[in-house]
Amino acid sequence: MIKLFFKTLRLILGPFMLLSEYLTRPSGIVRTPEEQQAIDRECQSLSLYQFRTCPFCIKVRQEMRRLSLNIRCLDAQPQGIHRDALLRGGGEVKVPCLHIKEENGAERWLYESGKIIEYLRNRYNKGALP
Ligand SMILES: N[C@@H](CCC(=O)N[C@@H](CS)C(=O)NCC(=O)O)C(=O)O
Repeated sequence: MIKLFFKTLRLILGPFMLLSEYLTRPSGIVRTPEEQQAIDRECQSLSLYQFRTCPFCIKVRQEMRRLSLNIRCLDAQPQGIHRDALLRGGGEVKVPCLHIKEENGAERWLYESGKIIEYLRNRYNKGALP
């Protein structure tokens, strides 16, 4: 029932949500080219499973922009290969989900927009917020 509610909401409000996302894009924090290159390399071990018009995913994408993180976004809509990967790896089809490949090869599937944002801020904010 809740799933259906959000699906309908996404269908009806989708275009407006995307427009609002575009109009309210935060300006990203600025790093030195060297720092940004290092962060870009780190971000290669992260993937965000998402729906384009999911409000929780939009919240995470805006935070990624604010933190200037180039994280790969994978669409987990039905009939997509990424949906299967999310289900197999994370255990449920719920977005957003951040897939984290640790340096030791371990994998984490982090669900919940609030937790994802907290993780990204802890790892990449480096005192940029007051
Ligand atoms: N509390 C979660 C809510 C996430 C959520 O409800 N996501 C919906 C999309 S908006 C979902 O994945 N639904 C599963 C589906 O539609 O198959 C969060 O903040 O991330």
